[in-house]
Amino acid sequence: MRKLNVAMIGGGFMGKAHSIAYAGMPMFFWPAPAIPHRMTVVDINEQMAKTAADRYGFENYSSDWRRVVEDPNIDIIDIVTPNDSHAEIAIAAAKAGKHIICEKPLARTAAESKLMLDAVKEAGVKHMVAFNYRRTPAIALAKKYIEEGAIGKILNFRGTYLQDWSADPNSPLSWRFKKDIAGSGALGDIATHVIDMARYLVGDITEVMATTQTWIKERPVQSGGVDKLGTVKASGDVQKAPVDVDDEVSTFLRFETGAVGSIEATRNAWGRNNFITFEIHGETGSIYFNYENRDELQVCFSSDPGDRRGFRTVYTGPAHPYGEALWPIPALGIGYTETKIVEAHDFISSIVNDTEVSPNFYDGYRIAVISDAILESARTEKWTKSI
Ligand code: SOE
Repeated sequence: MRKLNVAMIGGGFMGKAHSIAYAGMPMFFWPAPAIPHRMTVVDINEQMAKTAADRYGFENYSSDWRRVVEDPNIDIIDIVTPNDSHAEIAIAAAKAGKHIICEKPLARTAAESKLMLDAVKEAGVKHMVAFNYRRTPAIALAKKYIEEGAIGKILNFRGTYLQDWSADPNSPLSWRFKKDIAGSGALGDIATHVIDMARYLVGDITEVMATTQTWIKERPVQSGGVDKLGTVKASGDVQKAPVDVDDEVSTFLRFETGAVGSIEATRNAWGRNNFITFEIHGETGSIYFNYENRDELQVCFSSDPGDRRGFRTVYTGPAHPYGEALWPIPALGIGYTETKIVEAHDFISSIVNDTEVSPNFYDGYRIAVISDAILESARTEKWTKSI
């Protein structure tokens, strides 16, 4: 069976998720399109690179991503670093002829994302941006129902992404609160996942009307480079530094199809954890999804008899998208790992079969254009074109 050598740049939280996906992919998808071989892991800190290699099962490690990107033995560059390094690494990898999977958001701005898109197009390599949630079987099932016309023409998409890991003012100033590294706050970090879903399920977004807030204006400076996502709180008299990104974003949307909608995202919503929801209303039915109950898709069809009408639950399983490859019984439990495994499978299939995969750098670029428009609209307090 063909083997593709992977070099992963970055060894943090996302590195863990991608490594599990490479290891697990052939166990779910057999025969696998190719075996992803965990060859090299890179971290600028040599000791952390070594630990990542031991922990995540890579053959070797390095602290020099430039050398690794040039290594002729590597087929795939997997970018799981903070947002400010995505463009530089991806452009170098494309020039070296490597296929690239890059964590989301693609980059800090649309301009940076465009350079990445141009580079992969010019090099003719395969490219994917890791908006993994759309590979949750229930979300792919929503897409199938929509394509089959089960809810008719879509009128409205209402999406949310709510978390609470940064609601405490003592949770540290990670790179996710710094504009020069992250590009934006809740917008780039989590709202972009819902923008991806909205484009996937409804169509492209042509105009936005947004507002953003920064609730907590300064946070304790974080010691060490490790991003603990609020689990480690500062106490006592600590040094603080300003937050220069949005904590919360709300936007109305207009779609190219004529549908309308809204997205809200915040990491300051106490009690909400990975509360990714959407409710879609069509002319002949509705669909509701909540990632906190990710085996379930709630549906209501206007063709149901009047005395039985209401939302009912479909539990995803073998009869549904990716179901045959995953678990044999509905509701056995789909998780974050499964979405990453399906993502790895679809990316590797696109390389082996020379097909396009989505979301790719074009989608990442479009999401960056929409994100820039959201920030512009929040600044000007006006409807702003995003196409
Ligand atoms: C933090 O908000 C975070 O890790 C995001 O960066 C991820 O994209 C999301 O999947 C989980 O939460």
